[in-house]
Amino acid sequence: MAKTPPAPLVGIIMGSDSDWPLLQKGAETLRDFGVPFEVRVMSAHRTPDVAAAYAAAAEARGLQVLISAAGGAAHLGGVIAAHTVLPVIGVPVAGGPLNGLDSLLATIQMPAGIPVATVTLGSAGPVNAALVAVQILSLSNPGLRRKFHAYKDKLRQKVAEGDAKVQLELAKLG
Ligand code: RP5
Repeated sequence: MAKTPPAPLVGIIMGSDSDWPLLQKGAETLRDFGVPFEVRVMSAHRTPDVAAAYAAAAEARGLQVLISAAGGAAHLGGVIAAHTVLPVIGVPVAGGPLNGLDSLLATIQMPAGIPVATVTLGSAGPVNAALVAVQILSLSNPGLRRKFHAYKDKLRQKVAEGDAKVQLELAKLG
């Protein structure tokens, strides 16, 4: 009999399937940490009822962190945050004539009381959003915390290797 997949702890929500190529790296990051997640497309403007209902039901469904990505007049993070007490991490998506400045400001500039913890524009955004989600979950999950330590060790190792490589190249310059 097929094993039932674990219930998702993180919900990745995006305003359009056109956001998916960018968000994929975030999904991969959660997968690498072994965090169960789901991915849904819903829009603050085109399907506001779906977005509100999803956010309102998220806590009872066992989700613990929501990642919300949208471009342009990006209200999705704010709408989601308005309907849940779960932490919402906003990913601004670039595109269009303002190159993402519109979505960055729309996502980050929330009024007091309804935070959307916003990450950077560009490909680092979804990865960092996933890492923040892992950090939040690891507060009550020692196994996940250990994985995060290992992840940081790997980053340190990569920089040390990069330094060694540059020193070698410098030495060759004489
Ligand atoms: C936003 O509008 C979406 O999040 C997307 O980034 C942008 C463009 O959407 P499409 O016109 O490609 O569906 O709501």
